[in-house]
Amino acid sequence: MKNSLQLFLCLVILTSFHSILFSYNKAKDGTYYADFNGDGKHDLFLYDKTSGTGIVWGWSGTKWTTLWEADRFRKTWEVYLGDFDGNGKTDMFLYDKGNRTGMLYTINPKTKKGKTLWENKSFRKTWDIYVGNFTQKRKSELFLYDKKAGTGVIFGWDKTGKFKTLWESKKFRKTWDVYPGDFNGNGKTDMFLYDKTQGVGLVWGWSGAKWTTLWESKKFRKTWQVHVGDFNGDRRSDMFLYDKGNKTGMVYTIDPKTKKGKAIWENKSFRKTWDIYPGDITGTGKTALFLYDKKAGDGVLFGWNNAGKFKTLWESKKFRKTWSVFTKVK
Ligand SMILES: [Ca+2]
Ligand SMILES: [Ca+2]
Ligand SMILES: [Ca+2]
Ligand SMILES: [Ca+2]
Repeated sequence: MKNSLQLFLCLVILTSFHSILFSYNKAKDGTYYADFNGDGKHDLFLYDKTSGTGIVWGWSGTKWTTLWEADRFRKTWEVYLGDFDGNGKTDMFLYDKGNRTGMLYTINPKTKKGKTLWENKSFRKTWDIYVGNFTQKRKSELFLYDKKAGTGVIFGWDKTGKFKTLWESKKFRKTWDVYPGDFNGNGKTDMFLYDKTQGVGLVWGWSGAKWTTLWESKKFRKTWQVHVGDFNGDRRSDMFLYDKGNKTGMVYTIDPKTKKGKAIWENKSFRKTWDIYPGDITGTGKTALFLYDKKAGDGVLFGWNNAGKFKTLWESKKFRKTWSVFTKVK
């Protein structure tokens, strides 16, 4: 109980920044934040797996109000958020690996009811799932990746309104890490693919019929931890690259026209012990970082100041050591 209260409070703290500052359920670089009632304010999805309770809270202006609640929410769901029916309100993709169920679920905050838009009970157990607008701009799709099998699938709506496989490759490399983002700013989600074993990074964008390589580097460091966000505010996704081992933090931006990448900020004495959570926490349109040193109990908000420097904006050395932090709902 204590833990869930802490978790909950933390969600409130972080999300209340967003609720004031975000006016879209989709950030400018294509990342999703929760807005279940489509009022332009960021809501909170709280999911208690121990009791099977799912709750959506919306900010009324002075307090959180319950927009929706379910006591019989399955305890085994993985939750992925997106706008799957394209109505401007956030929905969920619920994935129960154990019994191979995938379900698109939409909730209606007016009637307080939920509705299944699509369900499949023979979903593969081995998918890693990513949400984006890969082939079109309106309705969210899934990128499914079976790393062991080397299979990649775009799963979305076809022209007849069926939610199904739109693209599949059985020769997808087995060693990719996948990071969705809109790296060329065309409103469609691209994928940053990172092969740590080879030190290869590349960006794939959907051309209309197939994936095309927008950018590639064969000299990408093998030790980066990647965080996607729009750090310079030009509506194209960039990356924050963090190399714990050698204490380097770097903001890296890719120019899809010239096919070049460059560091726009770098620090070689970055702490080794940070957990990193990106988000437009300051509401400037530029992604900031929430840095959390769990062992030390340090919390830091790191972002651009008014003078254009990327630096510490806020710090607490008495940040609780037991928080779980979410800036996006997975
Ligand atoms: Ca809302
Ligand atoms: Ca929707
Ligand atoms: Ca794109
Ligand atoms: Ca950018």
